[in-house]
Order: sequence, then C-alpha cells, then structure tokens
Amino acid sequence: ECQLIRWGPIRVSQYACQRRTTLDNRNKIFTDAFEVLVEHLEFSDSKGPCLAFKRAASVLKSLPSTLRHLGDADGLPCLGEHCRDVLEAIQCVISHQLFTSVFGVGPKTAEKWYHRGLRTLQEVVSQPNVHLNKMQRAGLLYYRDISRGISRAEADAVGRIIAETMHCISPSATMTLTGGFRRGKAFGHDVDYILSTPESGAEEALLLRVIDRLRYQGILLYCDYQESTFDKERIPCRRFEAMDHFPKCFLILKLDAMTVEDGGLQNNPEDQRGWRAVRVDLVAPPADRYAYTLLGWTGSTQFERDLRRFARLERGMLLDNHALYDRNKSILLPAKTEEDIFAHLGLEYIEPWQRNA
Ligand code: 8DG
Ligand code: MN
Ligand code: MN
Repeated sequence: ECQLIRWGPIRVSQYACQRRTTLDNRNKIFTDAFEVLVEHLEFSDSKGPCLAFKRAASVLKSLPSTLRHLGDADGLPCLGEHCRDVLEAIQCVISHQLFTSVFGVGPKTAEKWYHRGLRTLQEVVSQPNVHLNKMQRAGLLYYRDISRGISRAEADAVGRIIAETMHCISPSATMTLTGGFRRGKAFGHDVDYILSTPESGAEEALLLRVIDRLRYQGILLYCDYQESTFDKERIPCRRFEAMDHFPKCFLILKLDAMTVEDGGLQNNPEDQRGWRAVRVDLVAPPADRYAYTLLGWTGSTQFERDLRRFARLERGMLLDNHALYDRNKSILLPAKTEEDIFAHLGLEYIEPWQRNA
C-alpha cells in the first residue's frame, strides 16, 4: 500500500491516479506560473526541473483550498525546496498586487502586511492591531467601488460636477482633463483634472473653495488636501521629484447614477444603491506653470520618465512639473503650451493619445 500523506483533513498521494482532480482549480494562480516556467524550461537545455514543476502543479490542482502561506505546503508531496521557492515568490507578488491596489497603501505597507502573515483584505480589516491611517481606512471602505475602474461616461459626469462647482465660485476659472482619460483610455483608476485661474496666485483659494462646495453638496466621501509648497525661487529642482509642489487633493467622490449620461454605473448588477464611489485628483498650478503641469500629469508614467531622461541626457535640460531649465545657458524656458515645451526640447510634438508608453 503506497503512502498517502496527511495534509490537514485530507490525504494527498504523490500519484495523480490516487487523487481526485476536478476542473475547479483553487490554485490556478500558482499552477499557471508553474506551467509558464515549464514552457520556458522546455525551450532551454535545462529540462531537469520540468517534471518536478509539472508534478507540483498537478498536486496543487487537486487541493480543496488556495495555498496562502508557504507553510500551507508543508507535508505535500512533490513540493521540494525549488518548488517552494517558486510558490513563495508568487504568494509575495500576489499579496503585493492586492495590497497596493488599496488607495493609500504603498509598497512599504504592503510588505509589512505580508510579513505579518496577512494575505487578504478581510484579514487586514479584521486584525485589531493593524494600524490603518485615514486614507487606508477610506481605501478599504470603498475598495469594491474604487477597484472596479471608472468608465469614460462616469469620468465625464465627474467633470460636469467639478466644472459646475468651480464656475459657481469663479466663472473665469478653467478645468482641463488630464491623466489616462486625456490619453484616450476608456477606463481609469481615477479621474485627473487641472484647475486653473487666469491670474497666478488665485488658484489655491479656488481649489479650497471647490472642495468646500463638494463637501456642502454632500458628495465628498474623502479628501486628502496637500497645500502648496511651491517656491518660485527654488526652481529648477536639482533632484527628481515624483510629486510636484502645487496645491492638490486626492478625493473620493460620491457619484450619483442619475448624473451619468448613459445611466450606467460601473456597479455590480446586484448593486442597487444608485451611486458609486470614484477617485478624483485635482491639481491647481499657478497660471504660468500650467503647460508643465499639463505635460507632467498627462503621463503615462513611462512617457514622463523618458521625457525627463531625454531632456537631461540629450539636451542638458531639467524638466519637471514646475519648469524647464537649460543648464548650459542657465535660463528657465517659458512655455504657454505643451507644444512650446516639445519645441524647446527639439522634439516633434506627440499627441496625448500617442503617449500611452
Ligand atoms: P489611471 O489613473 O487610468 O490608472 O492612469 P493615469 O491617469 O496615467 O495614472 P495616475 O496615477 O492618475 O497619474 C497621472 C499622472 O499624474 C502620472 O503620470 C503621474 C502624474 N503625477 C504628477 N504628480 C503627481 C502627484 O503628485 N500625485 C499623483 N497621484 N500623480 C502625479 O506628475
Ligand atoms: Mn489617472
Ligand atoms: Mn491620479
């Protein structure tokens, strides 16, 4: 009689013919990865671990539950050290993706939670000794809505609400769609807008009043306001800074279904609330910084990174959301439009929808 290894309440054989394996694979995320590795190895000369990976994947397919912790694999047949390393790497990546998908959670927090043995958002919420800041609490509270993505129709509805609110305060203020939607994306994780006043200096007050009015309308679910730290004397910045110094806010707004043009919210069909939460970013640069901010906030992140790298390495210039500086001539280069900045850099103009790098 061959050996059936005890694994929790069940016994697992090393032979597939002694296991019951249905199509209901609870460990698909791992078995897919093992199968990719096998295909990769079959191309190269090191076919050695191929069979081991195939056996490991097969054992995982037979299990009644998902392996969340490395220790869950203890006692399983066909899962040697090499296979367990692969398993652990995948578990780590999955947790990282899940945790950083929460508004307010970055790589450091994600790593901390992973090392504390947390694997699901349910576990994070129900652990009494996990400290959550205000942003993370909001991120978890509205997680289902926020992780669903925003459609173009919803983004347009958000735009109409902000524009109306802003024009009540200041008829001459302007609003520009930026971020992924400006690049033509059909879905986004948030909606990004630049608010601007014709005269430099009035923008921060405008942004604060817009936030106040959104709160008064009862649609401000969360607001992280970051005041201006912009100092004209300190440009250009020597170091690369991911964040700019302009007044901005990271919001969660309550979007009513009635305000969405095609009537459709990106909600679950069983969701009958008639509203959803949406992430909205607003930034308010001084009027003379508008072009740099528009270029910086339009993205994509990789496009921006390479634009700055090109400026530095090919032109000896420093570009950020605040300014463009020519190091050789020691002058700041003025720009009213994105076209002006491309021209200063000696680059052909690239349209926003061509910046999805
Ligand atoms: P998505 O929302 O559809 O996922 O894509 P996205 O619109 O390209 O990404 P994003 O995370 O909304 O960021 C839009 C751009 O804004 C991106 O290129 C980075 C840029 N950005 C800055 N400064 C700042 C800042 O201070 N905070 C944030 N969140 N983004 C900034 O240039
Ligand atoms: Mn965006
Ligand atoms: Mn954004």
